[in-house]
Amino acid sequence: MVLDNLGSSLRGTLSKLQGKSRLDEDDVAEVVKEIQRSLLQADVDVSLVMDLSESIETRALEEEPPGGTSARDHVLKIVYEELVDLIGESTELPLEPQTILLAGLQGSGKTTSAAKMAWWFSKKGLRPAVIQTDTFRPGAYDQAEQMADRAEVAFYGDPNSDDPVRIAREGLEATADADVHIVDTAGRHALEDDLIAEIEEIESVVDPDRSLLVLDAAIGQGAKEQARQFDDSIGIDGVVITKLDGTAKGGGALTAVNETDSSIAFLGTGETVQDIERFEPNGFISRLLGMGDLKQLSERVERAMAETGEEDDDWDPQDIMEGSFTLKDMQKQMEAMNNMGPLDQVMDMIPGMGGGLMDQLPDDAMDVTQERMRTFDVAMDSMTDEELENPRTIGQERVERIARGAGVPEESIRELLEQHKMMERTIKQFQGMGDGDMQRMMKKLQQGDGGGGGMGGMGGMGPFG
Ligand SMILES: Nc1nc2c(ncn2[C@@H]2O[C@H](COP(=O)(O)OP(=O)(O)OP(=O)(O)O)[C@@H](O)[C@H]2O)c(=O)[nH]1
Ligand SMILES: [Mg+2]
Repeated sequence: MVLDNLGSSLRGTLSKLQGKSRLDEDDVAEVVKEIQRSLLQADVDVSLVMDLSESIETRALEEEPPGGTSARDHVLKIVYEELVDLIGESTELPLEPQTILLAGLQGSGKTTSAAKMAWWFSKKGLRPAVIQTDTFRPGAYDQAEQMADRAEVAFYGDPNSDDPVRIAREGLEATADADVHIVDTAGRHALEDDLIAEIEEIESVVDPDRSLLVLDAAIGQGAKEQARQFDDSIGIDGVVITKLDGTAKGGGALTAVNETDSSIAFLGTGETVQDIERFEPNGFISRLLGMGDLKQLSERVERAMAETGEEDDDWDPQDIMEGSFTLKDMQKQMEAMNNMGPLDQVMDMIPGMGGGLMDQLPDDAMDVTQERMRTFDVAMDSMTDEELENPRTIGQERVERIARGAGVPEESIRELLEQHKMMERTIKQFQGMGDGDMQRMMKKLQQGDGGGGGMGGMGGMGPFG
């Protein structure tokens, strides 16, 4: 993930402060050096790095840590606040009818992001349409149409036209009953004059409420200049950073945001239309520093549960909290987890689970878990409805039959039943809980173990205010 190094190297440095209640100059100097190194490695602009590290240093030395705060938590809080400040608020994006114009270089992810954003708006209850004006790249029309199709949103384009401005005008008319219009444009290798001229013309016809610049997270120092040129020609209101699921360093994109005085609107985290997140500075930095992101997590859980319920008329996530917890519920829950996206991305959002803890897990830990879930799924497919509804009726004979039918070891069936029992017990504890209990539990989760040991202590830094 973006600036991944910062998270892990900072955690390393901060762990050396464990147990200290006061910071001396050497401690601060070491932390600041580590931050500088990570940011520079991530392609963040030099002068920006210097400004940032200076404020962190001054604050760490001058500000008195509130009573009971460890030196480590004090520094972490300052780093967190300064990073949030550097990145700024997310681009304002009211949920109302509007027109959005996307700009960016070739391959930056405009077409993909257009469909993703349309999908995002449709989940918020709006009726979006994607308008493809790229007449430059062969195949652009088909690609955009397919992606809009996957996002289940309206689409307009004209594969036979070579006039992007006209397509834009006709597209807005043709999709007049949509309320959010997202206009995709052609990219070029570099900022050529004709690209700028073309997008200026499209801009004047479309008259967008917002123009967003799409940047690949892998972009380096060149981002600064590029962002400024787009800003000069059409005015950039916000940035979409794509391909954050890769190994990209991301610093260039952050520099661009800072340079143009704009903000981040969305993050792209994969190739499918669902792989989009609204940018939230607090959650983003929390996750970066291994402190989790409960908001993003609960949004994903809610979405995934609803989706899983939609696919099956006989099943409603609400039933789990009321009736008994059956194997069928467990299978649906596993399905919902799959709908949430790659497990490691989800783990990053759990306070105390991201960053540091992930570094300690073996690389294949997630694969193993996902493999196990697949085995369980196959096993459940070999069960009768009665067995799924009443797992208690599954004795040795049935275990043997199911194992044979599913082609998995009997051991896996027993593990599955064991796992189901554990989950049933947990669910029982949730049942009958009032909202207040739930909130207390979320709070506890957010605070980690509270003992200051391991990542739990970091989790405690969540709710700064
Ligand atoms: N892994 C990953 N791939 C992405 C993401 N966003 C886009 N891509 C991929 O990047 C490639 C380029 O994306 P496009 O959306 O076609 O980029 P574009 O800006 O429209 O490109 P042009 O129209 O040629 O200028 C495609 O293969 C996408 O699947 C992302 O967030 N993560
Ligand atoms: Mg495109």
